[in-house]
Amino acid sequence: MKVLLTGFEPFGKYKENSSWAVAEKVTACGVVDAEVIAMRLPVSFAGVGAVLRKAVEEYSPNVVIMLGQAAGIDYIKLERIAINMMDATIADNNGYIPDEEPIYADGTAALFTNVDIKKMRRAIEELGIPVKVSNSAGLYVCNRTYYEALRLCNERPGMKALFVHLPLYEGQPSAAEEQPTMPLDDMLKAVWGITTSICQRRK
Ligand code: PCA
Repeated sequence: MKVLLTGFEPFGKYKENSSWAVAEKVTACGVVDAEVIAMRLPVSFAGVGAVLRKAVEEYSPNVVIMLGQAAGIDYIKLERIAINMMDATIADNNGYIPDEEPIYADGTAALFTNVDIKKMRRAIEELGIPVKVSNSAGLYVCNRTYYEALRLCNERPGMKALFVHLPLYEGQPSAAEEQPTMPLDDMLKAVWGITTSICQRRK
């Protein structure tokens, strides 16, 4: 099993992105029976699709697990849906702020994950880590990335994709004191747990 595990570069007011901190560490720890490749994605509406496509074409992963930072949550947020819309209040790292634009003019309104998301929720619950299934990944770069990945799944039968939003981690630089956080270790366990669970299912 080959897993492409992505996180993002920092964006907005944050000097670090919890998603990359987790992707890097899970990859370093390794997952039994899986080859995990970590990739840091740009926070760029225009650029992220091509970077993801290139990685998928190069590595031919069985599974793409994408991680993104969502400041303000205090649980692991498993995303079920990507929608064909971009809208933002803060610029991406290229200075771009879309205003209710479709990602693809001819694209279907929404794409759903082909991973058993409730099974993933159970896997994280069993670890005693707070988790929820979400029906909106927002309209920012994470949603676009997810939409691109699920389109790639339609082109590549057998490939699975799941997007997971993560809290800020405890002690993360530039996190304000009142913002909720989660211990980095819990996020590592949760992502390791779902990666293991997806890989086992396909044995
Ligand atoms: N979170 C943003 C984009 C990059 C990231 O880590 C989002 O939720 O769209």
